[in-house]
Amino acid sequence: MKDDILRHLRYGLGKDAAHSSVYDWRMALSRALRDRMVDHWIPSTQAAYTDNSKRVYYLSMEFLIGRLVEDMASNLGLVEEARAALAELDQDYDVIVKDEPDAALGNGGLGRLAACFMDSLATLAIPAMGYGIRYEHGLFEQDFVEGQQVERPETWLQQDHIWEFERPEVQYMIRFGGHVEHHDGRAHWHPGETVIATAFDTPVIGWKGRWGNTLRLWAALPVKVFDLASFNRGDYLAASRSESLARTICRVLYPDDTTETGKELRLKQEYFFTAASIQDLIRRFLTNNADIRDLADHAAIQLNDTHPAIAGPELIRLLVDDHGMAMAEAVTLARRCLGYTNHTLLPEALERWPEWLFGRVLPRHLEIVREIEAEHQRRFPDSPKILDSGNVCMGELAFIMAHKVNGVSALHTELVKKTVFADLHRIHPTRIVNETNGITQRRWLHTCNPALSRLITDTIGDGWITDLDQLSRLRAKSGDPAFKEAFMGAKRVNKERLSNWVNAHMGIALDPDAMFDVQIKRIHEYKRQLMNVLETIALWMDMRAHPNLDWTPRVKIFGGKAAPGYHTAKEIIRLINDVAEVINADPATKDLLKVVYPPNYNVTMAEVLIPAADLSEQISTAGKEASGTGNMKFALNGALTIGTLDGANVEIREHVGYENFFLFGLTAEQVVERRKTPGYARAAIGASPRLQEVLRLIFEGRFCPQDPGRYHGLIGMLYDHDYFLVTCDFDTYFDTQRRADEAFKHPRNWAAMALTNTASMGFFSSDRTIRGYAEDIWQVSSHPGVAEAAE
Ligand code: Z16
Repeated sequence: MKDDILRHLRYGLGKDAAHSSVYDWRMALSRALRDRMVDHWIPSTQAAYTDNSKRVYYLSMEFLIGRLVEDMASNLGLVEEARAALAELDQDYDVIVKDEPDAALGNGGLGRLAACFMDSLATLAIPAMGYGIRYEHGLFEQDFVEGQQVERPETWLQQDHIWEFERPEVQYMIRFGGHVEHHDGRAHWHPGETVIATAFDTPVIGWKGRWGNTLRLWAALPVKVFDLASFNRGDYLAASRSESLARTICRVLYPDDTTETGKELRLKQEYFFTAASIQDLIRRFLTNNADIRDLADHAAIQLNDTHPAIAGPELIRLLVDDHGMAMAEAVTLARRCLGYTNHTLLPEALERWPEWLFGRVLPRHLEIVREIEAEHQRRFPDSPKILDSGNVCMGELAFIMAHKVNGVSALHTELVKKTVFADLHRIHPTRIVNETNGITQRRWLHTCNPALSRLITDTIGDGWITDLDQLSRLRAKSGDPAFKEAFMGAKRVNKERLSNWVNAHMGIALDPDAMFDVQIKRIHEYKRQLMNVLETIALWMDMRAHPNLDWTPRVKIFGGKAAPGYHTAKEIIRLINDVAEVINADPATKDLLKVVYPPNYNVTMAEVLIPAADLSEQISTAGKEASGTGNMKFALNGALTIGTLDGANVEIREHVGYENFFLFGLTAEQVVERRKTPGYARAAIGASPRLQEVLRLIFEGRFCPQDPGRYHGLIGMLYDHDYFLVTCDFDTYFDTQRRADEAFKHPRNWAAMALTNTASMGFFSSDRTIRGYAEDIWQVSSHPGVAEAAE
């Protein structure tokens, strides 16, 4: 390892050890690790190819992978070797891995889920390929200026991204616009503009390197540099259009989670990566198989939300227009290949493209959508429409074109059946299935929490790393004082690590004995960060009013970004920062309460915050959070949850036990009922003197004396259209927080509850989730030659 690092430093980077920066060392280390990855990757790829195995194709607009060095070193079992080699070279492994930028090709849960799935697919040796976009700029970076979010462009590709291999030989023409002619019973699409999709491959190596898959991200090139003369016969205008489209199409990730922008460029991004992926998987299939009708036996294509839903029409287009298949047969074959995962019920997130826009960008696909629609209406005359009031509804399209549709938690799947897809569910009663989300324990416990990971392995062995159910053996330890002490000792180490970080970066001194209460996720009204900050104010007021009570000291930690155009979310951010400034400066509560909101929350920050949390805030309005996955990461790392009966919280509570979960709030059904009661918010405020007091303080400008009217709009909103029922759940939330305070005063009890949480999280491994997809949707199995490929 040491020699390899030095060799890469010298010949890969042209540096000698004496004049190398942290960056140089990181590059050299990464290349040394990459060489070893390739030695596992190539045999896996070859084995899948020679066995002609069925492959999973996971199509996703987002892959939120974060840093890779540690992950790669850890999965290859090389952390200690790398650390030792670097130490001999007078370098610190921990400093070097922290130099890596965080690859943020995603917004939040959906993108991180895709990354966890890639890790599990490789660990389970299921032949698979992730397909996405190689964005030049990932999710924006967040700054706070006077408490307000300011966005800076993210620039991860300005450094060498050494994990990827460019594949200049893998290129596909992606066409847009123009018109369609029909002659001899065939469609001929004459596009208005064309770009080239070219592949960049990143190996994804599973645990102990036993199997490797590929994450293939597409970048755009103009046709001009490709083959100007023969392609457009000297049409310079077309060539320059192609150049500008190629420059913009992969430029930036759209920063909205769960809201749709309806922008033409977004539609082009979706088609760009989907069309390239479908062409690529057909080409791979045809190198090994003669008959296109066998495609569904070799390719399972999973659509991560509706973003790649154009895959249905695109696959049909290729089958009909290029392979001469009959339309009805093509629709059936495409359906056998496709699965669709729904991730939200929020109406504003359901993609609908105006027909005129869709037809202008994808004229041939609009024709095909009409045929899919006509055929479906013929068979099911009362079916909901794909083409509805001048829109192309991508949810309905994805549903109708998939053989299985899945929700991401038990509750969410039931609500999918009862609400968004109720009518389609009646027509296709076996199509909807549940696959509760999961997380990879390799990154979210083993790598990010070495203290706890070591304790667990010392206690039950390391089998849990690939079989998370084994954690249940820890349950027997909930009465063992020595183990409880060790468990809380690991938590304490992580809390100290975070305290040092907060002190260094924000100048706020934290008491590691205080309860660390963490809410980290995108800022959204339905996630109710606003309710959390209202409760913070109420607690602060109580502490000031009764300074002699036996308070449990708290650190309230917030993290998360708002979509740049989401005004209310940005107001909530500003309010949290204003409240933090006032509370943190108050001498009366200085040993009791701190509010911390570090800017630019991302995967890397989550890896520090989650292991240090005592209390996990999962407080969304019931019925709104499809699953949540942060909730699983916290519980796995021994935090207790305060939460509503929403998303996967419901199942987490079943697994950890009701007595180890702080439940509060209206249920999904009660939420629907309450909204029908006129004036429900004013009634709830009227019934809560505490809430009145908090709202009055904000309204009077207690947290922004220079600009007292700043939050009048936000407060007015709570009185008049509190759609997410912050006011209705406030009192029970506050009371439940006080129950948590009480529980925290009994450390041995708390330790038992915390470790029971960890011990009960086996179900929430993404390995289990992937096994579910493999069995219920994909009909694929683990590759048998794993062991040989390994050794
Ligand atoms: C997203 O992250 C999610 C849903 C969606 O429609 C779009 C995006 Cl970018 C999230 C859900 O909000 C969350 O509850 C869920 O856990 C996650 O997707 C993964 O399924």
